[in-house]
Formats: sequence, structure tokens, C-alpha cells
Amino acid sequence: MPLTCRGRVRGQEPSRGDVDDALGKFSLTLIDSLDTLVVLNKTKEFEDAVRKVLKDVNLDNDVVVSVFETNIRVLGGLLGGHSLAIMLKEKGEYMQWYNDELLQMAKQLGYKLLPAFNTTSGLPYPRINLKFGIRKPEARTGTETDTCTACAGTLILEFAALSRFTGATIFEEYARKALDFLWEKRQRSSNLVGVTINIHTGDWVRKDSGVGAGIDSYYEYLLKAYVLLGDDSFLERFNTHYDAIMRYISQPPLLLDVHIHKPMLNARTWMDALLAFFPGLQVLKGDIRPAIETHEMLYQVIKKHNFLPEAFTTDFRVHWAQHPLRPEFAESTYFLYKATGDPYYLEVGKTLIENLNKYARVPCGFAAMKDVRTGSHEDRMDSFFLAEMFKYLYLLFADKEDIIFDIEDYIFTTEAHLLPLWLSTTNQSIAKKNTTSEYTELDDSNFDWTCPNTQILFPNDPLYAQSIREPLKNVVDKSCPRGIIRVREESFRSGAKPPLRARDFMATNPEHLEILKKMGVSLIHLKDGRVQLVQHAIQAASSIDAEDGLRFMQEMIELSSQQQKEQQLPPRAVQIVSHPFFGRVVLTAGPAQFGLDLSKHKETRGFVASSKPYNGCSELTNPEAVMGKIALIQRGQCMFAEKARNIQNAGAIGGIVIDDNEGSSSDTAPLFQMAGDGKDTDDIKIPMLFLFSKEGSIILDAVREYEEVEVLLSDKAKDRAAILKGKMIPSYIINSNPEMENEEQSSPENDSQNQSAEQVSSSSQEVDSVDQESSEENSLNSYPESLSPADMDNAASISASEQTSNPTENHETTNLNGECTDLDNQLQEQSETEEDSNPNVSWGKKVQPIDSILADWNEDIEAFEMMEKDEL
Ligand code: DMJ
Repeated sequence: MPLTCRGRVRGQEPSRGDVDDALGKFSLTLIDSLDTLVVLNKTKEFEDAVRKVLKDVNLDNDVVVSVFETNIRVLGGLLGGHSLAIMLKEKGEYMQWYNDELLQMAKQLGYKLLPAFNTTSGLPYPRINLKFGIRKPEARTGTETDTCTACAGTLILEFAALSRFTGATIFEEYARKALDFLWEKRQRSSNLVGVTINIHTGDWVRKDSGVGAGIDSYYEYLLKAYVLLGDDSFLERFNTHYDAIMRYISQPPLLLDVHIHKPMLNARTWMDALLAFFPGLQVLKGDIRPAIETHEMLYQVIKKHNFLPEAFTTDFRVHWAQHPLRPEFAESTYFLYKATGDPYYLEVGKTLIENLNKYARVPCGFAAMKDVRTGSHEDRMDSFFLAEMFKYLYLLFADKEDIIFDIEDYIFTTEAHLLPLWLSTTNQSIAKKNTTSEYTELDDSNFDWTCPNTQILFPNDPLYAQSIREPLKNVVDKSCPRGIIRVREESFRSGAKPPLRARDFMATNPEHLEILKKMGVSLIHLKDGRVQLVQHAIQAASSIDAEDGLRFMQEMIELSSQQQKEQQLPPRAVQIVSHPFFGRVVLTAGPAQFGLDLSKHKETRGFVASSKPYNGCSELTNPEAVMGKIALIQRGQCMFAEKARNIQNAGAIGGIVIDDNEGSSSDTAPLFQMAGDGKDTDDIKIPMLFLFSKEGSIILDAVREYEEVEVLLSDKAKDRAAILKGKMIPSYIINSNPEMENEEQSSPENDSQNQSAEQVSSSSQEVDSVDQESSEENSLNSYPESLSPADMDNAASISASEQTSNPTENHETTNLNGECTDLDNQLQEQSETEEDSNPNVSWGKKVQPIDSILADWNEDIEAFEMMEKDEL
């Protein structure tokens, strides 16, 4: 925990949910970073670290951990450590005392994980109790039914290495069985796999498919298992999946999730950050062009936000704003540099390092980004930061002689642990002799570039990579907001009128209502002015119309959740700028729906002072203390707006409300906006921000220790160099030009904010706050309940505002000249012509029986609901 300078011990900190499943009280970071020390030529430190592990680490804790995370980080860490320990021992200088102790620990851990595989399918349970295993009453796990594909399919490297190092064949056998089962269960017509699978029945629970979260390292391990074990069956499986990925998911430079049953249908309009590993894997496969394209697109997103947000939309807006210092992009940069030798990738690496030092480095390490838009921190430095990020960035710049062993003799696991390639010829007895008969012949063009190692591929053409990047130079900057699900253009029917798009829909347009009716969609006017849409496929005029209706409903769900997101005010930043912080600590703060809007005005900078009374609910008794300062006020006992007025009257230039619920933190609770009091709040001119208790106490502790604490309230953390050099405009001055404010208040955006503030305030008489996030959650969660039971089989519903269901900006996307045009329409036109000449691509030509559409459709609705939940 780099902000509070402590280790995170499971059970001693508030639970963060699933993320904590990686923590097993087994010194995760120490083990995960063992082999990094050797790569960085810190051999002495490695020797000390190994001794520490042997002395201190206990693997027999009564803790429920993730099988996947424990495998890749701990088992992989021990095996990577062992691999390099024996390499060093052989060299004759270091580790002379080493007697396979890390390997013995790895074996002990391997046996602890084995009970997880006690399922009929052979797919492991997602979690295991290190002490009690599975299913025993004390175990507190073993009742789960689902796991993610990557969770079950990312074991073979570590398990096979363990078997081959020790001669105990059981590990490799179990990992192979799980992979065999996943392969069997692939969707046969698309050759894709879903995100989650039932470990007992093998049914796909989530049928969306991509190369990011939930699936990523399953593909990685098929290819790398071939490299490490030399078993052709893994390469054939990988190639079959790769062919499907390139056919459906790869939409250069994007990689977009699709449905496994309807792979021409995009399942999302956003991408997650984990997919950034994929260009690296493509390099390993030898398919350089798409690797360069996707990497370039990702780099442009990074340049926009300094880091890759956890998820971003197809038009490159932030979807999930956090960034836990993930290494995938650095990994791909390393592989691309190895493959192309293009110094451009060194420049990319330099930017990554500069950004880490500039924005993430804190006194006790590197802090994850809570929000890339504000630059605020989270008290978190995951073990993969040292295991992977450090390793890949170091290796990117290292010359051969900088590394004390030959890195080409090893393969990187998904956690960048090093396993020696000589394992392929050791203890091979378990290697399964697969016949190739079940593999279909693939179009060879995909495999022309398959390349067995990472020697420079284009020694004679240093401009090769540049020529691929060039057309993508402005792909992110010149993109215009779009934000709705798009059915792949090939899937439109030839000659048919394109279906009504959700974003075009107007509830007052009779023509639209007619189309809706044809598609089996009915419209219910709710009392509060909203409209609800419900589809009954059996009421559609034809099976084709029913299918159009489904697409329309999916678009509408996506559009609605996008709009709800856009209505939220983004979080703000409180940056401590005085000694000894100098801007290095950035806290995530909730905005207020009243007072100075920091996104439109200059930041506010000032020393802090506690108000008296601390709750700020009456006239301040210490106006001289808060005058010209930023007042600290405790949450509770009166409305936020009242607090703001009281400190403003005392002369404060801003206010920070600190949560009174002890232990609350933005790590564990959703941030919210402080609502007004339902009355006119135009009189409040100062900026107000909210901090949860944990973040608030960082300021309070600083005040106790240093007395004079200066902070900066802004919409985005400011550059530390500027803070240090004092170059920042000391903006004790608040820009409160009344004319300007009036203008802004009459803008539609402001109107909607004021309106929603009033709405939430009047609907909740509770003192203080309204949690916007949870109110959003309720409205989304309540959507399946709004169906009557009789409709449940074949209906979906969605609420949409009659007035706002036609956001005109959504029409726009970009052309190469950077002008925004109605590209969607162009695409539709294009696709009609394309389809005329291509008889193989159509949905609508073959009329499906209604039953099969309904069955398919129910699956889609379920999948969509799962995705919505997942997103929440
Ligand atoms: C790492 O633990 C591994 O790379 C894993 O496969 C997924 N990604 C995380 C880091 O982002």
C-alpha cells in the first residue's frame, strides 16, 4: 500500500472483493518479484529474497484464494525463482547453498491446489482454501459453479513445469485435462470460447468472447504450451482459435468482443485494458501487422490519459477510469521492439517510464491510478507491477550483455515468470500424443508469418512498422463520439431497409412507432414521463423483424447505460502540494452539484483549516482560521449546501467534506456527487469536494504532522514539476465572473445537472448525500423486474427518456480528414453494396424458424444481462 506505506494483509484491511483473492498471506509481492531481481542483475538481493521466502513464507494459511492468481503469481513466482536459482548455481558464484528449496515449496503449493480439480469436467473450482481445500465446512469455498475461461485455461505452463522439474506427472495431467475440456466446449461454428463456463456442466455462462478479461491468457497458454512443451496439438488449437479471432474479434485497430453464437454481432462498444497483451502474443505467433496496428491505437489512448484506462469505448472515451499499473502494454511494446527493431518502441517505453515517474511514483512505491482523468491515486501496488512491468521495461532497454543469462532460453509465463525451454525434453512421459484429425484445415494465409523466435523479422526494412502505423496516426484524436453498439456491417440484409437504430428513435415519430410494432416492440408510457420498451418476439411481423427487434433492444440497453454514465460528473482530485508531498499524493474526491465547477474554472489552491464547529452546520466560530483557506468539514448532520454556505460566509475559498463513517474509502465504496438542498444554490461560489474517511485522514494526519498543509482542488492532478518549480498560477483567486456563470447555467448540460440534483434531492429527504451510483444501479437492476411474469420468456424492457433518446452527437464519427460525418450511414450504404457481391455474409437471407430465433434470442438477452451486471 504505497500511500500508507504498509503491506496489505488480508483481513486487516477492508475487503475489496475479488481483487483480494490474490492475497493468501504468503508474501505475494516478494515471491512474485523474485526472478525480476535476477533480470535486473540484483543477484545479491535475489539471494537474500530467496532466503526470506524460505524462512518466512507459510503456505498453510486458512485463507480462501483464487486458484488462477495463486498459480500464475505464487506457483509461477516460485518456479521462476527456482529456474534462475539453478541457473545461478550452475554458474558457480551465487546460490551455491541452494538445494531446490523453492521447488519443494512449489510442489507443496501444487498439491494444495489439486483438490480444486475435483470436478467431473476437470475444470478447477475458482477458489480454494489453502489450509482446508474445497468443500469441507471449514473451507468456505467449493460451492461455486462457474469459472472464467482464463482461470481454467492458464495452468499448463506452471503445472507442466512443476511436473517436469519434479517428475510428479499429476500436475501436467490435470492442467491438460482442463484444457482438453475447454477445447471440447468451444463453440463449434465460430471456434470461439465464452468468458465464463459452468465447471460441472460445461455450459457457457457468459457467451461473449474477446481477447481481454476472462479469456486472455487461455489463448496465450495454448501458444506458449506449444513453445514450451513442443506438443503440436496446442499449436493446432491455438491456430484454430486465432483464425476465429482474426475473423470476428479483430476489427483493426480494434479488438471487439462478439457473441460466440453470433460472431458477427459485437457484444460491447468498449475494450478492456487486459487485451493490450494481445499484440505481444501476435508477435510470438509472427503476425506483426495487426500487432502494430492495435498497439498503435492503444498508445494513442495512453497518450491522451497518460495511462491506459481499465476500459475505453470504441470512440476512445474512458469507460472505466482506473488503472492499476497493468503491464500488458509494456509487454507488447517489448515484443514489438524485439520483432521490428524499430526505435519507435523505445520512445514508447520512455514515455511509459516518464509517466510512471511523473504521475504514479509516491514515497513508498508506485501507486495505482484511481482515475486516469483526475490523476488521483489508489493505495495499491499490485505484485504484477514488479513481476511484469519492471521486467518488461528493463528488458526493452537492456542490451544482451546487460542480462547475466540468455533470455532467449526461457519463456515468459503470463505473469512474466521465466521457465527454461529445456523442460520440453525433460520428463516427457505425460505428453499426450494427440492426433490431428479433429482439426480443420485452415486458410494458410493466416499462418504465413508464423515465426519460431523473436529475432528481428524485418532487418532490411526499418520502415516497415512505420508504414503500418502511419495511417493510424490520428485514429484516437480524430474520433468523434459514437457510443452505441454496432452490428457488423456485413450482417445487414441485402436490399432490406436498415433497421431502426436505437439512437435515431423518437417516441413521438409515428413512423418509428410503426417500425417498433413490426419488430414486436411495444411502448409503455410511464407516469413520470419516461417510456418503457418491451419486446415480444412472437408479436413481430416476421422472424426477420423479430431479429431486428432484438438488435434494436440491445442497442437501446447499451445506449441507455452510456447516457447514464455520461450524465455523471467525473470525480475530482485533491492534491497535496506542500512539503513533503509536493503533489505526489493525489486523492480521489467526489464533486458537488453546486458551487464552482472545477472542470470549467481554474483549480483552487490553498492551505487547509478545520472549521469550528467541525460539522460546519452553523455559523463558524473560527472565521479568522478559515478565511482565505480551504475549510475541512465533517460530513453529516445537515445538508452539504448548508455547510458550503457557512464556510463561504466565513471567507473560505473552498471546502472539503470528510466522511464521518470511519474506515470508508474510495477503494471500497462508490464515489458520489454531493447534491444540493433542493433550493437555488447559485449563491454558492466556492468549490466543494468530498473525501471518504481514509483519504480524508491522509490530509488530517498531514495537518497533525506538518501543520501547514496546502492542497490543490482540481479536475485533474497537476504536473508535479510545475508545482515544484512554483510555476503554477497561485490561484487563490477564484474565477467567479458572474456573467460567465450565468451563461454556463443556461447550457443544456448544466440544466440537466441542476434538474437531476433537484430530482434526487426531492426524492430523498435524507440529510446530506444521494449516492448517484447506487441510484443508477437500482434503475438498471430493476429492469428485468419490470417485465410481467407472463412476458418473461420472450421479453426485454428498457426505460428511455422520450426527450433524450435521440442524442444527435451520437451520429458522428470521423473521416480521415478529421471532419465528423455520419459514417454509420456511409457504412450501411457500403455494406449493402458489399453484401450484394458476397453471398456468404448475411443474417437475413436464410429465414430462420421463429423457435430457433426465440431460443437464440433468450440466450442473447441472458448474456446481455450478465454483461450489464458484470459492468456494474
Ligand atoms: C497479470 O497478473 C497477468 O498478466 C494476468 O494474466 C492478467 N493480467 C495481470 C496484470 O494485469
